[in-house]
Amino acid sequence: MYAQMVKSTGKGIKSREEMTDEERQFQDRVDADEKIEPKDWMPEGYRKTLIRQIGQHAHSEIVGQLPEGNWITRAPTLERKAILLAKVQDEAGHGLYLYCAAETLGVSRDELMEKLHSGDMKYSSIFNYPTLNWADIGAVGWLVDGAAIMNQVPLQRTSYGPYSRAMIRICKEESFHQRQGYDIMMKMAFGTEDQKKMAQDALNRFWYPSLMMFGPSDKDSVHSAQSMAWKIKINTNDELRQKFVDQTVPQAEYLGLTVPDENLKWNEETGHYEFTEPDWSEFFEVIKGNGPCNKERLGARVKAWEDGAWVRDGLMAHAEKKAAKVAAE
Ligand code: FAQ
Repeated sequence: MYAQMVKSTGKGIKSREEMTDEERQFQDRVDADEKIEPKDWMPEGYRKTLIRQIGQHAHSEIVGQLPEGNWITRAPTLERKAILLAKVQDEAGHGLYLYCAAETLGVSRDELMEKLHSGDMKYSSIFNYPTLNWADIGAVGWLVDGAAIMNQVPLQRTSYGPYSRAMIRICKEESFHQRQGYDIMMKMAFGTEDQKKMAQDALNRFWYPSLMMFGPSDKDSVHSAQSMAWKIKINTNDELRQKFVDQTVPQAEYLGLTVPDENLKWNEETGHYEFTEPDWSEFFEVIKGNGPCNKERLGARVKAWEDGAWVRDGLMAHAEKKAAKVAAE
């Protein structure tokens, strides 16, 4: 169905007639909601798109530990510290499941790391914004994890088996993350005047960057049409952004906070909020490497990789010794 639809949109996607027999059979499996598994035949473009998306997603989970990790030592109570520590560890786990899913497509972890460090692969724009105070940690959980879940729940039904299965577990954990963020926001918003001001300030700074997480508007999204035809993506960027706004505005109202958008308005007819689009020139600058924290974030990842070289070397030397011992027996 999609293949035909997309031809008319002129997005460069093959119609059924233009497909080879293998490509047609593959598309039929996708259209029938069958999962594609690592050893199945797949078009090269499908494999490459998945490596790009899953790899970027994995990098986002790992780089995404940095803005929150920064606050573990400064969490206001022991309980908040333990919760934040567990959350940041979960993000590391998500990165690892996702790197494993990407590896099933024939790319090594080292290659993915090299591409992240050289800037050839992206990670989510959101992690290039700083976390300046404790309310920001609430805003990250509420808005950033909230946006992540909105995007990831449909990805549980993505056509590639290992990615879909990784998403099921990740979504369970993300919903806990979102609730812990909202819990921090409640404490702040219902606290002293100063705490409420901090919560409002965090919302002001994280609102538009969170909307940007869903990617460029549909008219500028280069990959959506093909990715949706292959059911790598289930929704367009704008569909998910709208759902996120519709879900989040009442949550802000409950907190007594104001979404920083003068044009925000409930539209009775459409049943959706009207809202101001993010500043797309800022988004494109951030994903080009010119956001407020790009250099710091990438620098931290490269340093961790270099500092950990002795551990990788030691493990390899141990594995070689063990293999040599087995061979000699
Ligand atoms: N940031 O054609 P499209 C998390 C790039 S959740 C940076 O629309 P696509 C959890 C895009 O790669 C965050 N780059 O692309 C957590 C492409 O460039 P390329 C991660 C972006 O792939 C929470 C170009 O723009 N979640 O980490 C962004 O069809 C708290 C054109 O865009 C995922 O990765 C962006 N926001 O749609 C962790 C979910 N948006 O590659 C710690 C899976 C777009 O050609 C703490 N990914 N670009 O050079 C997806 O669903 C999709 O990849 C989209 C983008 C929706 C992100």
